[in-house]
Amino acid sequence: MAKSLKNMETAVIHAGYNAKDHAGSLATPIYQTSTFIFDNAEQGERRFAGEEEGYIYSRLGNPTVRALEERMAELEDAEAALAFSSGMAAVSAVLLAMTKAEDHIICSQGVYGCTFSLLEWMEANHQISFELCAMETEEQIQQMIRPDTACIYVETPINPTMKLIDLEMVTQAASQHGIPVVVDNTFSSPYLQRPLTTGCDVVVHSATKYISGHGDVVAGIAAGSSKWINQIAQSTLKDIGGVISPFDAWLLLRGLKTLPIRMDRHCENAAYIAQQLKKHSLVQNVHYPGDQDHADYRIMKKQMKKGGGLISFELDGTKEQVQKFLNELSLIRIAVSLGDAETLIQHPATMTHSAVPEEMRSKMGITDQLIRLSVGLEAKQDIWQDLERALNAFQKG
Ligand code: LCS
Repeated sequence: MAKSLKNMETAVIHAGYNAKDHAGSLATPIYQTSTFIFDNAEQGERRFAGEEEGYIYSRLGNPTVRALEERMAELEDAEAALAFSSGMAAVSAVLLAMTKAEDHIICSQGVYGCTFSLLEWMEANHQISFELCAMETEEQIQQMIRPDTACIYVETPINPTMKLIDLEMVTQAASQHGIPVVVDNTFSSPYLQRPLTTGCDVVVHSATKYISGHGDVVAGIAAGSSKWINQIAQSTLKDIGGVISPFDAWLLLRGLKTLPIRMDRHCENAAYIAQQLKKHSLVQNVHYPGDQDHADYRIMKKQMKKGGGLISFELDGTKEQVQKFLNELSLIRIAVSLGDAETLIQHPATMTHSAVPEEMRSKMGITDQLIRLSVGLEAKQDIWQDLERALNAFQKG
């Protein structure tokens, strides 16, 4: 691994890769191989016994994937990282490695819909219970901690309500009991937020989003202490096997090189669009963490570099009217996912969070009127023009 590169703008390009080890290739080569040839049987035995470093089989490790993992470890200020075939493969591998039957998980009151479904599935099938916590105060967390609490799982900013959770406060509560804190850092990327530096134990990502940035790969990352990462590598990654392909790892290495530049533009565009939305008479409850009026602006200033590229807002209308507004857009595409160059819009109640029971959705603040916008890299005036035109049609409709 290249030695520690302090500036993120440099680390996203160089960390984890040394061209001298790869025939001088500027770009990281794609090691498109399933397995690695041993010099002899004894070497194979030594590698399996962990007595000799070296590759064995691509589910257990691959040089292209390793370069990505080392780069992500550096960016998250982690001792180690692992790459997965999807964000959900990362989330499930971490949660299953940290828990056993009869354990208890405390989860932020608001998470991505499939993370919620996973928790429900673990409870129904594996007797690993979970409770949602608003996490507005340390006391709220302390009151929920039990002897069998195995981990605290936090999403911040929360998808799609854009509420924030104070990570320092969570780690303070957890550390008194030695409970690990897992943070889903998908919405911020390490450029805007580095949870491990505030004492959290493991970070997970849907790398499908800002890490890739180009809407062409589904992937996940987990990063943290060697203790946790080794445990995950040797159990749920190795034996459940949700590994990333070398080509997808290469796409992420390529996307990462522009992460800081992209994030700066996403943030600039989103801040502008949030202000425009706030000024529009038909728009209600604009949720953008970079906005001084956002309820958690103080937390944003404390733990994030900028407000990010995501906004959610409400329109005063029925579900059908909200759908009609989405259908009026032309530059902005109706699609789930986020963090791409293209501005994407979606309706959480019927899309990303449709699997969350209605009662729970309303507890989380996901109404039929709520719309999520992933602000892309296009000219901000063009993005606003499209929104304004569709809002005018909504008014007439
Ligand atoms: N964590 C968060 C915060 C997410 O937003 C997602 C996906 C995942 C984990 C899972 O990652 P995946 O397996 O899809 O790579 N979020 C999506 C969303 O909001 N729209 O489409 C997918």
